[in-house]
Amino acid sequence: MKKLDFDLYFITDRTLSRSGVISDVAAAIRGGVRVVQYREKALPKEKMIKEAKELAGLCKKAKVIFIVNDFIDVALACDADGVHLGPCDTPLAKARKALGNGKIIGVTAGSIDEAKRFEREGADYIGLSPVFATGTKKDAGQPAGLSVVREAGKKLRIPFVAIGGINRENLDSVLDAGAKSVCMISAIIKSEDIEKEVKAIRRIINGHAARKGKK
Ligand code: 3NM
Repeated sequence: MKKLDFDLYFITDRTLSRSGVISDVAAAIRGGVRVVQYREKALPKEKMIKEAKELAGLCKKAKVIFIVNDFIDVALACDADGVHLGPCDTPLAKARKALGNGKIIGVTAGSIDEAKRFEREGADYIGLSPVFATGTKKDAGQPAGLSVVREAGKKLRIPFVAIGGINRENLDSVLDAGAKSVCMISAIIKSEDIEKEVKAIRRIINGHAARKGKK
């Protein structure tokens, strides 16, 4: 199993961005995210690869994991650390064949049964989604709720990242339910100051870890 240090996971979203994807990622890295996922659906492939290369460089310099959503060819072109696959994306076995065992492959799952299946099929981590209702991903499905986060902590052997509707206000409840990794898109991108927001989120995560360590 790959060792994944990824307590705070950020996904890009051009449609929500005010200052551009590169600027968002640079600020999120300064704030202290551990993973950046480049999620791009609309750009022509050439532009996507150019941007992905730039982001991969920023992440490498900061020792932040860089993941490309769906596009295996883009991930290979920019030597990303891995890919993240959704339910309608490239099948896991095909992605593994193209990327080899050295790369990280994450898969979105909405239930524990689905997550266990991807675990058996060789995923490195699960994106458990959506935990709460979200307007960011229109086809995200019904919220799984905190009970599924609790169950994932008990039943999954591979790491999982909780995604969907998470923000500063409900973050402690997600961490209390057993999530060791959380992802936020709108809570970070829509904030007035991305770096400051990520730092505030990181303080909550660090505070939670410190309290847990004392118990
Ligand atoms: N699932 P926000 S991305 C619900 O990749 C969801 O599996 C995703 O956005 C996946 O933090 C996503 O703004 C959107 O609710 C999360």
